[in-house]
Amino acid sequence: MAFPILSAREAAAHVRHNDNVGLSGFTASGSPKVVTEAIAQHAIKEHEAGRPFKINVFTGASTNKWADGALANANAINRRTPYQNTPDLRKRINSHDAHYFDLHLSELAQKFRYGTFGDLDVAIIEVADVMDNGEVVLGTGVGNVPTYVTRAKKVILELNDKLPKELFGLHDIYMPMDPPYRREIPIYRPSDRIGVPTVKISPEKIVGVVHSHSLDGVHAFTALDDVTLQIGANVCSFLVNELRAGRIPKTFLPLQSGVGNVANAVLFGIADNKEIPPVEMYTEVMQDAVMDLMKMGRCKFGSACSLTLSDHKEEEVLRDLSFFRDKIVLRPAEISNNPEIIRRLGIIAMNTALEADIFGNINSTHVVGTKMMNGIGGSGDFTRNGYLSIFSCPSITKGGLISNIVPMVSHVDHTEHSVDVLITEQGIADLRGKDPVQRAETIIENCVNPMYKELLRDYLKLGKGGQTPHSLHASLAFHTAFLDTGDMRNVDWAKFA
Ligand code: 0RQ
Repeated sequence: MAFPILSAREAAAHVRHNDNVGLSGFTASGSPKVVTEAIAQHAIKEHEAGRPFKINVFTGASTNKWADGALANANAINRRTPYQNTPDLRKRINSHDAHYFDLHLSELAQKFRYGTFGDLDVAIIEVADVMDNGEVVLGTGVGNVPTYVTRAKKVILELNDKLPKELFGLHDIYMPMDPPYRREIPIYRPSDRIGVPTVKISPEKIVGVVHSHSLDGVHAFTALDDVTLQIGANVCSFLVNELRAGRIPKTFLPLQSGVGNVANAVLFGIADNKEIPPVEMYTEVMQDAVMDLMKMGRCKFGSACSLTLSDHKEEEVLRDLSFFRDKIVLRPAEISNNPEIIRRLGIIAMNTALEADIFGNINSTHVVGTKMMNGIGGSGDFTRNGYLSIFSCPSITKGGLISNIVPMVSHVDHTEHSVDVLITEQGIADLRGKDPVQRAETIIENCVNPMYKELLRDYLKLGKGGQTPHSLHASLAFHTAFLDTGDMRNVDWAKFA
């Protein structure tokens, strides 16, 4: 080994207060597992000694308990972007201990190269293998590594012995030229490879290698409940109908699906429906269900930025790489989520909303308009550019105290222009080609829970005209009723009549 072996603590000593730090990975997959925890421990000691210690953390997407979790717990994060999902960091963001700015995942790497956020002081990169010339084989998530290692002054490698060297060949590392020299990115099918299998790091930047020994630590998904299964079934029946009507080609189109149980339910629905031919994925995250579909012959190929697998499934896949090798490619986030490619390939985008409004706008990020949940992630990259953009959510949350369909969303992530179809367990609202009132009627009749239908019909009558007949006084009354009484059903339209 041409590089010094360091303990996590020795490596962490390279990171100073106020440093810009770039982390490998995309979701928990491929994120650092030991050095970030050592930085957090150092931060705690500095804080106890009365000295400030915070770093600016740039990632691919969410990370894990050893990175975001430990650093947030130690209150060691100053600036943070893009997506995140650990409870400790969420608390820090909502109390402004951590300054989080939300960004489309496809955009971060290029913004770094454009100089928007300055250079990185340190990049911490998980690898499966490192060669003496500084070439590395990445782990299960690529994220923004190719850009981070070129913009970092120092690179710390975490060599994870759980990752077999046979991961070589799974990655396709490609960095586009920047404007005004950018050309088309030559991906015409999900399986096209356009780059190289390794990331080349200038050896003089590599300050050392730290050994790590953990899988990604992703929990297995909980069993699917009836609501989730029904949403999945509704999405499948919509897709089959589009296929029958000839609006989706017979060969089908590549799928993007968000994270979580609904995404799993949709994929299992697709697996069961033999009218849908074996599918391809062009997505950012592949979860356990995609691996199962590959084994069943129902998914032919998957292009993604990460394999976000539960530990059990990750072990299974890493043991069986000879089966998966020709069915998977892992790409940098700016390629997996690239708007140009998403539009060219005709991706069917399927994402989850926290809430939708009756006119088709979507809130994916802010609980009751104020509290950051996770971030926009890649949902905007795919939604805005997909062949078809589907959003789904349950019709109610917390036993009906919250209607996920409201008069006006309390925060907008995806506007009505980008949302083709809204689906809940109640049914399907096809919004294409409809004006705002027609969209509202379709959503109320097809997607709203029966306990909220009459309330939303009455809301529509409050408006005094205009193309989008909101009553501006009443438009957030569901939310204020919830804040005041804990139940959106306590809204009183008479106050606004
Ligand atoms: O709260 O945890 O207290 O029970 O919000 O809700 O139903 O578990 O949602 O896990 O499917 O995540 C949009 C957040 C959905 C996710 C979002 C409460 C609810 C619960 C979570 P509790 P669920 P899910 C691919 C693409 C943006 C990024 C994206 C997300 C908690 O899908 O982050 O799409 N998407 N990326 O009770 C108040 C409402 C609520 C509500 C739910 N209307 N009001 N609270 N909750 N609806 C991924 C990547 O980019 C990597």
